Amino acid sequence: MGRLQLWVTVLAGLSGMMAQEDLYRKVFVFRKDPSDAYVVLRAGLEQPLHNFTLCLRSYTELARPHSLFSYATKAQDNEILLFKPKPGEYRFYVGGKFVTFRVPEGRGDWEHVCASWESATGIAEFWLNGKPWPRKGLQRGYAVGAEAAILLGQEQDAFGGGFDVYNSFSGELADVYLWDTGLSPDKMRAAYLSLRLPPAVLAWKSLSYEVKGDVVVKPRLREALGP
Ligand SMILES: *[C@@H]1O[C@H](CO)[C@@H](O)[C@H](O)[C@H]1NC(C)=O
Ligand SMILES: [Ca+2]
Repeated sequence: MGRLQLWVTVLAGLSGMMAQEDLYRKVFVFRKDPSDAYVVLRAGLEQPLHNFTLCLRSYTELARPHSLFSYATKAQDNEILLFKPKPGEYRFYVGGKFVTFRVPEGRGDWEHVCASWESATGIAEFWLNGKPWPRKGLQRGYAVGAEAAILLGQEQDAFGGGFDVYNSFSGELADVYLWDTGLSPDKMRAAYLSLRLPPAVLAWKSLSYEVKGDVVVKPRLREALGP
């Protein structure tokens, strides 16, 4: 075994065979419906979260319930969950409790969502396509556990498992970010416009991920913004 090969093997062992990649202008295509496929993300959080912001972009024809982002700890499977129970509604969970945000039904286009939460006030923000919704509140004083299984494509009912294929995602996902802070309105808008963003614990431009099953990384067919 050459030195380079040994080094690669050691790195692969340390990272659990995770790829780290700049996915700029790329998407995950979840091809099946319903699906048992998912993508595992690695965030490298060390402290419990008292503030966070989650952003992502999705493109789907699904009318059934589906999960967009599932962050489970051993104590709480819905520690952070962004879930769409039906068209025109998002549910944002923190620590097993959720608030609902009603939105116009999609017109068959990409939807960009940011959801943030602040423990000190319990304030939850929800931004759709760069626009803030009326703020709501949940889980004031709570701390989000750092040791988490973070998945795209499936909704966890147990740490790293407990999937229901009828809650799976089918379609295209992109621009997934998680910050351990709240974001200013300017940065929320920057996330929607794919502009320069602050360093994140999960960043689409340096994503540590592992595909499980039928998910393909492909270039974007077109910009997610505009007609
Ligand atoms: C969370 O955000 C609030 C408001 O921005 C800030 O005052 C607080 O220090 C933050 N807490 C942590 C643990 O970062
Ligand atoms: Ca769950």
